[in-house]
Amino acid sequence: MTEFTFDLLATDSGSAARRGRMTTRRGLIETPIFMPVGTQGTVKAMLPEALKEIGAQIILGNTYHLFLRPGHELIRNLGGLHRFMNWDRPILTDSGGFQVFSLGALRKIDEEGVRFQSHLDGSSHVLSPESSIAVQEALGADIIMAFDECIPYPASREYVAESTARSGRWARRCKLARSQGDGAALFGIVQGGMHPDLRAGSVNELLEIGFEGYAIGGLSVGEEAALMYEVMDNTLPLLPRDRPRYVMGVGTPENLIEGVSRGVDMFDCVMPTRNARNGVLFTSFGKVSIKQARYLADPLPVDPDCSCYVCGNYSRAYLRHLYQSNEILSSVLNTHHNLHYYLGLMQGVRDALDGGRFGEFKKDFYRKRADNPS
Ligand code: PRF
Ligand code: ZN
Repeated sequence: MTEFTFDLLATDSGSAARRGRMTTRRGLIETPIFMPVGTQGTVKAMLPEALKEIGAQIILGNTYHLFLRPGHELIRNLGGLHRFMNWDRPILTDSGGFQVFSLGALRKIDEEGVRFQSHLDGSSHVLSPESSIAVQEALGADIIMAFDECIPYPASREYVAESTARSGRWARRCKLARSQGDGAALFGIVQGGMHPDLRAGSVNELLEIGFEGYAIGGLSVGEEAALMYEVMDNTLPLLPRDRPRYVMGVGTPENLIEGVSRGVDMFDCVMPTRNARNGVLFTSFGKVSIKQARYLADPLPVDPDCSCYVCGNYSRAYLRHLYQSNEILSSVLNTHHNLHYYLGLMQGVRDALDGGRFGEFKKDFYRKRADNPS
């Protein structure tokens, strides 16, 4: 069994950006990386073959959803999540510590864990640090996350302090609950809201426990981008250089570039996939809302600079037509293009870091957007 490792391959001279490589029990992951979200055992509208073709190295799965339906024991009995969904590259599962809070108004947190009602049928369940780890192990994920509370924003300092301390105690229980020697990596999640001292306390607690990687949770919860960057600026330098850093649920293409500049190695977000299904496409010159009447007879591809299958074969007019007609293919093509854009952006970031020209890459990224206001 290969052990989980992380190697720093290069660092940028003009920023805190890092080029790295993780090894998991299911292969290499080149960082910085964007991870497409596959909440229910599928990256919506994407065949696994297509995900591979556009260079997806690792995808996300969700404890909360798969626990409720179809159930982690069923998935275990069918050979694990990889076999179940026909994906043989690495999978990271989130612990449920976000979904349970964002989906269920009906929930009760105490020291033991969270009691909540299913968003599917109202049935009552408990997720605890121990059961979250057990579910993630049953699914067979390669990177698993500690069970935490994603604190809403805004929240009182008192609540943030109390919740962050509890997430720290939960993180310790997650570490204790791990089955030894199964080869999966466990990441801790830093909380602390928007308070630098509480973030620092959370980091210290997690470092004392010791994890294979460190995530920053509790961001992109409604705060201004500038505040999110401030929290990253305060928190990232406290994390060990030789471990991967993951900012959860972030974000826009700009957020990715700014996160990389500050030393983030991993990102995930529903933005490219969810926006695709709503007819919003990401391009090198900004966002395109394909439903607009201006694209009615437009023969150009969505992004003339894009090398993806969709841009090579279809016009804006056709994509608009599919969207207006509510056709399934609209989601398929739009998702393909958007994920290709996000994964291509990160490939560009890695190439620039390899070539010692990340600063230039970042300037170009912003220049193209400014030149073409959409
Ligand atoms: N915790 C967990 N998952 C998450 C978050 C978090 O704080 C976020 C925050 N945006 C996204 N996903 N466990
Ligand atoms: Zn494209």
